[in-house]
Amino acid sequence: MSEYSALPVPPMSIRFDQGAGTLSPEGPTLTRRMSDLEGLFRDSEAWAAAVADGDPIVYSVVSSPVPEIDRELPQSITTIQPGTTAGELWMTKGHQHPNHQGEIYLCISGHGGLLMFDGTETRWVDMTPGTIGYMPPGWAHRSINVGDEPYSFLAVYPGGAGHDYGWVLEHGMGQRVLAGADGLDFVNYVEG
Ligand code: S6P
Ligand code: ZN
Repeated sequence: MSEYSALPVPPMSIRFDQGAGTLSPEGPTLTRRMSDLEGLFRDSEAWAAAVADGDPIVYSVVSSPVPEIDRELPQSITTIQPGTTAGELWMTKGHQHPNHQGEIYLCISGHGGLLMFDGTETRWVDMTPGTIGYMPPGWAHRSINVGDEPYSFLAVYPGGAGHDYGWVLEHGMGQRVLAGADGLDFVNYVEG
């Protein structure tokens, strides 16, 4: 027997139910409401008003049972609701992988974007069903729903990558994405 016989999960198939938004078998599920996104929207008063006005669900993340540990390859599906707060399109918190490892996203439905920032440069990948977005090691990433229906994508990432949310609070994401009259408006993170 090789050392791999000690894996905590066996070989398996995992099904995504698009209508229900669930994975089977399932692992942890995360729901992010507006109140969980403190300090991330440009207009903090509009953010606070949205929290007071029902604290809507902005996105949810369903995971498979594959654990977030070294050498495993966890997956999750994120669904971001459509919406804006003072014009800023609804988004994930965004994070950096402290161990600087790569990650891929596959767009499943809706229309989104993948904003990446390495501390100096910003990159944008338009995400429509079938698009695979690649995040190289060292690029913080945030997902944004730019459409008018829920945006869902599959994420696959190294189990030992870790998630650093403080990095984005400290360094920002380079740019913000607003809903403009004729499409998307990209503005500087701090000045916008
Ligand atoms: C994990 C991967 C995604 C995000 C998810 C939510 O490495 O990038 O599963 O966790 O899209 O975003 P966030 O920024 O709240 O973790
Ligand atoms: Zn990630």
